[in-house]
Amino acid sequence: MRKLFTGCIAALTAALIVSCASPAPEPAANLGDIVPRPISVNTSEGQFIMKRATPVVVTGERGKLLPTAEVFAGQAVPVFGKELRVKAGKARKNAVNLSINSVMQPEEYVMEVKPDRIDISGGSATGVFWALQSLRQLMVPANGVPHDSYYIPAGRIADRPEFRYRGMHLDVARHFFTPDEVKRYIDILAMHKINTLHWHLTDDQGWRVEIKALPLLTEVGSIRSGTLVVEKETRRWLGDDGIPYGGYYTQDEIRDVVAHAASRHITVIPEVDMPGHMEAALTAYPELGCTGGPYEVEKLFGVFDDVLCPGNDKCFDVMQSVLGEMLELFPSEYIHLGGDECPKVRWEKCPKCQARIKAEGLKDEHELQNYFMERMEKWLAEHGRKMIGWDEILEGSGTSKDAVVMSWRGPEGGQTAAKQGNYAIMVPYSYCYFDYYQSQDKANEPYSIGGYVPVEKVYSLDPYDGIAEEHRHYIWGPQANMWSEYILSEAHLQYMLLPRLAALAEVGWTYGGRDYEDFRRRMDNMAAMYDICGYNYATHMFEADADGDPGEGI
Ligand code: TNX
Repeated sequence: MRKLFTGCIAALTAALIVSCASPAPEPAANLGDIVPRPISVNTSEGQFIMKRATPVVVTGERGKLLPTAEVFAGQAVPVFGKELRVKAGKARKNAVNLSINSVMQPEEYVMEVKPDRIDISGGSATGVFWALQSLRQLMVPANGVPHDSYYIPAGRIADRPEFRYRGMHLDVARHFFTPDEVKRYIDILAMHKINTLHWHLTDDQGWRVEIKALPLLTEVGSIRSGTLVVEKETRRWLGDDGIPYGGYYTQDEIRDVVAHAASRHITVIPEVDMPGHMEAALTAYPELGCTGGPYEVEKLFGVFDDVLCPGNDKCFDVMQSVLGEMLELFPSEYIHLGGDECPKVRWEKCPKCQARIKAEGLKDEHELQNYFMERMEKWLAEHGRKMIGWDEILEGSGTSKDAVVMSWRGPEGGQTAAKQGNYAIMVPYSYCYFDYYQSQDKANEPYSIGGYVPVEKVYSLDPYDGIAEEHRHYIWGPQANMWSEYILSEAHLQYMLLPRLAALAEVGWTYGGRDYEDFRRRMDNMAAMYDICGYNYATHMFEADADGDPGEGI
């Protein structure tokens, strides 16, 4: 909250400063003091003075670069107190010149800072956008107020990511975040060069996406009659609060969020978690469950026995109508179909499921789950898309070669996937669960669950851990998960995200040469940016004892 307050003050002060005297330019930062760490940095003599009046010039490919330049111009508001100007035309002096050089990889960029100009070229508009995110970190208003100008040290950064996939997840089922909150979350991801938002849209506790052909999914399935209350000190479950809780996104809102992400070069991968974690949908359409219900949108958290009935063809029809509408909203090549934590107790007793096992020659209920996932995956393939699933999809008879495995229960799922030729995303919970607490000082932490995942632990993740050299190309990259059972506000969400996201970003952008102390030092610029943007972040990593020892929680 303190940071949000500081942010408001900063914004107010910004307005004053634009009209009154302006502070002198900040002393030059080091060109390489950026997170994630750039691949190569060469410094040279002098500096460029980036002024409020410095234009951003799009030198070609206007269709692609203009929108990118406009987003950057808007991102400059907190540090300058107003938007930068965007122009199209020839590269010039006293400007930030943007161009595309398709010889480079799409996410790659080169930024040359000379005393009279900055030239940025990227393999695509995405590379240019990442360069601009680096530039933002060099415009550091150390005292928390916007300035007229910033010294950018001269030199050359040549940079590109090690991993093609750098993901951040958001669970909006357990707690709902408004479209504006999700857009601000996306803005934070962009600043860290994260290129994918994994949007967990459905779960036992709520269905959050409008499906026009199935109106009850949101009319009934988006509202629960209460939410679990936990006693903070003892962590005892006290029951539910009896207060109805709900929320969902209309299709227009979804389109708006997806477009916002796209303009920041972030792909949104939606998840419809099936066949487990489906109680909200079962409550809306009880005929989709083995027992026929009645069901209730869950008020508690955990894993629940009532799941979709794969013995019933209607389940497939309904899920396919859901996905049919979702494919219109989400252009991503991959769709996440969940597949995690699906108890088999209902299937064991369900005549339809048992008949399906027999008819399809399946060995057991695990193979029935494989049957379910494969049938859905096949439908996706017929519609030109591919499936991502949690690592449970490797169980039973396994999964198809085209499925991407999201390895959450440890690195083992990703290791198995890579060995057998499946792509994998590494999300091992003991490094990547941002719903876990980040300070040992639990009494002063906002409520959270699970284990202890401080920023240093996130930083120590090796996505290639246990992966043979020849299989490394099967590892797409890392992701962190933000499950929202106990995250109740945007301020709390930002606190859980930051600064751990910065560590994840570096794990995904670089490989090798990790140096936590150096990362910590480079984070000073990032923290100044969190301050000026008004983000609420955990400060443990910045609290050093007088003798230089890391402070509490490290
Ligand atoms: C496990 S990770 C889950 C989620 C919970 C999370 C809490 C995964 C596939 N399933 O349903 O929210 O733990 O940390």
